[in-house]
Amino acid sequence: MENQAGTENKKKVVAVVGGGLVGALNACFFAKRGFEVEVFETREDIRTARTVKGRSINLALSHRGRQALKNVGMEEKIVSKGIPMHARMIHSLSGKQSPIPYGKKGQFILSVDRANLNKELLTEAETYTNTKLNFDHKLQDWSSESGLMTFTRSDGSRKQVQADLIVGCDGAFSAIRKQFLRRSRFNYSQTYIPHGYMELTMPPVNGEFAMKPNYLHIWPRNTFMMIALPNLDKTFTCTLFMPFEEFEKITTGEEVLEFFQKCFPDAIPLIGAEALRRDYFRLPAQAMVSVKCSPYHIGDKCVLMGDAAHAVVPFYGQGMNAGFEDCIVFDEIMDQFNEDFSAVLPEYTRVRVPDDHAIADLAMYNYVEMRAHVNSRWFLFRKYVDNLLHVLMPKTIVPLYTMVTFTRTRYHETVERWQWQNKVINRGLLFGAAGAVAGGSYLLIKNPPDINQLVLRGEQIWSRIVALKKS
Ligand code: FAD
Ligand code: EGU
Repeated sequence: MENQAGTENKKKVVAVVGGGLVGALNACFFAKRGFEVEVFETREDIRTARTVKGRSINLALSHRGRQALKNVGMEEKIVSKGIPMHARMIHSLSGKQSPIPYGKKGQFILSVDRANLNKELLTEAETYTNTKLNFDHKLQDWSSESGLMTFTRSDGSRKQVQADLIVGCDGAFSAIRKQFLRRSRFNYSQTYIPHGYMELTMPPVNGEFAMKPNYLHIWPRNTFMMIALPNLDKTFTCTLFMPFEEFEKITTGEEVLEFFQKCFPDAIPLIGAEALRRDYFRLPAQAMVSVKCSPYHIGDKCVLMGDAAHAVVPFYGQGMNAGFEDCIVFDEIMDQFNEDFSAVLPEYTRVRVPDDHAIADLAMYNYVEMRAHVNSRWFLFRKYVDNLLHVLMPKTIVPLYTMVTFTRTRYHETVERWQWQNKVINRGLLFGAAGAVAGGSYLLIKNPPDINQLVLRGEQIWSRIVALKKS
């Protein structure tokens, strides 16, 4: 049975539209199964092109992404070129640096170079003889009835291609998704947040990293925030997040320095005052969009994955990780349903939509939280409490970021578990308060004011606790 279906599928053509991170990885997954894989990518081959204009220079790779790479035999290759980050380093306004570990010893995330990751994945996809990479192919339009796609090339020519399955991995502004939008009962929402981001490079000092390398450096300043991840060339890529409004207020080099003096004074000598003055105006601040939609498929013809299905704001470091996990989930369902697209695609939508929507919500929630009241002291305090509760009750309380970053717990389950834990914590606080009241009562009884009043209070508190227990 399995063999028969397998042989039948060998001839099927899978078109992966988009040769970014998720598209290139997905090509490996489909090639491994023996499909005839064609990747179509707008850009020139980034492995040979001179100018590589990427989105962000480096990214945090964590467990979900690593598991996906492992499935195509790429984990070691990528991890060996990543820089482990065992902890965050919180920079306070005064310049004090405080580390907060991500987990136990040996638990870390990795700073990886986006361009290198993309190149390695394209090269890996190409090692399969049943894979063809087509660069300078921009998807213009496609038909959801026939699966016929039209591509345009930089010389103005057009090309039409037919495929059995179209996998839309063409990013947050997906051209594949446009056909979905025309259909009835397709849910879609997109939100641009008021913040933009700008990347600045912090050069090495005397041939060494300017700050401790094995950390994710964070400058939390409520509505302003900066993050820095290390690179192999001993630079850091700093990403400044702030409202577009604020970006626009700064119009001269002097104002840039004034702003940094006010918010990130310790970073000025490290980035360099001259570089700062100049680089701030190199590129305009970039926008961040959150996209949610459903379903992810059309019939047995087309499926969306990665940012094309769910662009998330970067405030959980999970966009790529979630997109990579999409590939695992699809692959697992392919096994379950014997590569029958008409069964696999709806199942993929059913299983994956709640999880992708959950991480989109979590990332947006964290954005709102951070910009509202997260300065360095609050960040340190919260992470400290999270970690402390985990140490006290390792089975009961697991910090949300731990479940998200270091496990493959389904994203929607991490949210449910987190809400449940918060209830337990609040209850604990209530018991703590009740204990304090009881202790206080004892002291008062020894020195009685009005005993009836106290009994009444005690009863009220007890009934609150009973009510909570029932809820
Ligand atoms: P993309 O990387 O956007 O690739 C899409 C590809 O499709 C591109 O190569 C594009 O050229 C091509 N394409 C587009 N249109 C067409 C067309 N019409 N025809 C053919 N090809 C087309 N994620 C993390 O996990 N960790 C992080 O630390 C992290 N940090 C981030 C920081 C910032 C500032 C930002 C903005 C994002 C961050 N992300 C992070 C998210 C991550 O960048 C994305 O989730 C990831 O790049 C998605 O990959 P993708 O392949 O789906 O889309
Ligand atoms: C943003 C931009 C710290 C790379 C969320 C943590 C990010 C990254 C955090 C970017 C933060 C924020 C987590 C990781 C990671 C933290 C996380 C955010 C990588 C809750 C290249 N975030 N990011 N949370 O816990 O789980 O350290 O651009 F500042 S990695 Cl916003 Cl774990």
